[in-house]
Amino acid sequence: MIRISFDNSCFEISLVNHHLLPAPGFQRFADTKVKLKLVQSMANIARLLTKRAQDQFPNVVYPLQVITRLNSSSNKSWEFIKTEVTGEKKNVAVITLNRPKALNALCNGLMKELSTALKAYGKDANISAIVLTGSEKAFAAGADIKEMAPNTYSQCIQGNFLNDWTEVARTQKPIIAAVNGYALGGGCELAMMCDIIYAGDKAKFGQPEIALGTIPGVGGTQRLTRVVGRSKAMEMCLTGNMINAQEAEKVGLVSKVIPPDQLLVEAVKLGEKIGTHSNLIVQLCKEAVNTAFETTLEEGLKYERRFNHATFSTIDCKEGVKAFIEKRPAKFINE
Ligand code: CO8
Repeated sequence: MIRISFDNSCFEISLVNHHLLPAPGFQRFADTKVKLKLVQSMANIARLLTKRAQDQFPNVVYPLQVITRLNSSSNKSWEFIKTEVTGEKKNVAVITLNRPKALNALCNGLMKELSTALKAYGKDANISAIVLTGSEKAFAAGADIKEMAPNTYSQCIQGNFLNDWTEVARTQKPIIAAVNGYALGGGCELAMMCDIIYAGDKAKFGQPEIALGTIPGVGGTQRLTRVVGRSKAMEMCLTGNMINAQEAEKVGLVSKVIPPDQLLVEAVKLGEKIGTHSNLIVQLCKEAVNTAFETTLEEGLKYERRFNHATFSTIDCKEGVKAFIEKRPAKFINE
């Protein structure tokens, strides 16, 4: 392990698997361009050092891989979230919304941090699934009402208000929402941007925007309607009434209701189970399922068929079939 210090930041390079890990302080560089430049410089240094190491240890043949692995111990500067990598194979990332005094109200700062973490985990080849959770009292009680109070129509239009919220829905890796407590307004919409929702048995879902004189802005009238049907979505959006976890399961909004203290454990287990498969094929499968929400049945079936055909060109499909025939676990390489 080599440690490099640079401008108050410290990076660690592992010569075994050639990972370049940012150590505490990395996130202090608020300007993304500065961060990128820094990472590139560090990557160049890492390559040089790796070359030297390879001369000394010729058996080390893996190519250099640069990752930004974020976790709460190596990254102390998140203000509104916590991150950690967990699971037996360290392949499940957990992002915890951490703004307890405001019941995890989704302010701009929180959404920016969430996007940054999701992008980093999205690029990290070691991560198979991401779990998004909150506190026992609130997954998220909605957009930050106090922050958005001064919004004007022209500012919303010109600043493309809420456009930055959709990183969750753009993430290619599977995301599991583990919802305890309130998931209201933007909080319910955030959960619905995830691929699977597990709920603690005290969870409450709702779209109360109507009581504030506004309407949902990131999927409350669209994703909710597609999931629970028109009548239920209409009732929730027009009254602002909440539904509990059991009802949410009944209408198909959540896939499982779990005792609150077991929720995260079960969500991580689910991520680990997904992580036993080929990340590549999981990604295709996620895209195929999501296509069902975006197109006609005929188009969706065509899409699915083509993806199915494409899997036959992968090494992982050959390996999966071979492993079945040979009665052994498959060893997927995501190729
Ligand atoms: N925004 C900002 N602060 C919040 C929010 C929020 N969404 N929710 C709770 N808080 C704050 C409270 O103000 C309070 O702070 P303080 O102690 O400083 O007064 C603290 O969190 C604790 O809240 P409560 O004391 O209210 O806790 P209770 O246990 O009594 O009640 C509830 C919990 C029922 C969840 C209650 O807090 C509540 O009703 N919250 C608001 C829920 C809501 O309406 N959410 C939807 C927001 S709008 C939205 O998400 C999308 C809008 C997008 C369109 C915008 C178009 C302009």
